[in-house]
Amino acid sequence: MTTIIIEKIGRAALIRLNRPEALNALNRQVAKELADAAQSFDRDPDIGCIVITGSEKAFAAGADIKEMQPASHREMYGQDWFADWDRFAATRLPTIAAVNGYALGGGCELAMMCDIIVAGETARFGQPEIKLGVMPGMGGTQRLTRLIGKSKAMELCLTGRLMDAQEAERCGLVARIFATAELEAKALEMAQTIAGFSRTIAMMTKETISRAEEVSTVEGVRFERRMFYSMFGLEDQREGMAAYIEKRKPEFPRD
Ligand code: CO8
Repeated sequence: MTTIIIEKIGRAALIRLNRPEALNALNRQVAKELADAAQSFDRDPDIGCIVITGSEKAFAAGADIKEMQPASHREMYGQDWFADWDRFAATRLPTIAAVNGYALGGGCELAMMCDIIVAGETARFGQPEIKLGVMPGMGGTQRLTRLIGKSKAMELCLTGRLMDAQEAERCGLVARIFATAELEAKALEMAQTIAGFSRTIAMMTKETISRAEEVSTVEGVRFERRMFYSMFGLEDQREGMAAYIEKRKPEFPRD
């Protein structure tokens, strides 16, 4: 591992992007290492939530322009350049992007692949690809539009304007804003809360909410109901509800 640093803190995993010389620009190695790490945590019963972060200056300043600039259509298509990002986006554990500084282009798209975005006060988000003669290519045209609506997504992608953390929270991209210096601790605290619950139920909740982006409300509610009923086949439900009634802390299975 050379482009990311991994730590296990309690039941949370912290993955720090680590290319300071390039403001954490996302090259293909980062994509592979991130996807490998996330998949290995999916299989690790001791971990219940993943936090992805960068540095104070940059979460990630985009896909690596220097790596991408000479690429041909044949190479990109033939080698399916973004396949590792699909692997990362398919992570089953809940993921939190803790964004300080720049989250631009692919950096903003990586944050949007995560389930929750929390931001430091000085975070800046944007899709400036149009200035480089391209457009968002890691899911940004779709995810940004679903998250903040067509008009604002169009405005950001067509002008390349950056927005600050406050605007990003107002428009629904960001869940919470914290002081820059406290961001990592706050994100980890949130991760420990999530990881303290049933791992299986948290994964099922993530999978069900994620459906909302893919299917109609009617189909989504049907999926939710099937998932909800299936939870009654797990001891997690029996234990969680029994603990409530018995006024004690639940002991969820550590699968
Ligand atoms: N790629 C490669 N190198 C980068 C990137 C990047 N995205 N961003 C910054 N760097 C490098 C700089 O080249 C510089 O290196 P060097 O010292 O060797 O010149 C170093 O990081 C420090 O950067 P700056 O000196 O520019 O720092 P500043 O504080 O002056 O500026 C900015 C910070 C405003 C963030 C500026 O660096 C910038 O504009 N960066 C580019 C932002 C951008 O356009 N991002 C979008 C990239 S395209 C994209 O993401 C497409 C996604 C879909 C395809 C996904 C493919 C995997």
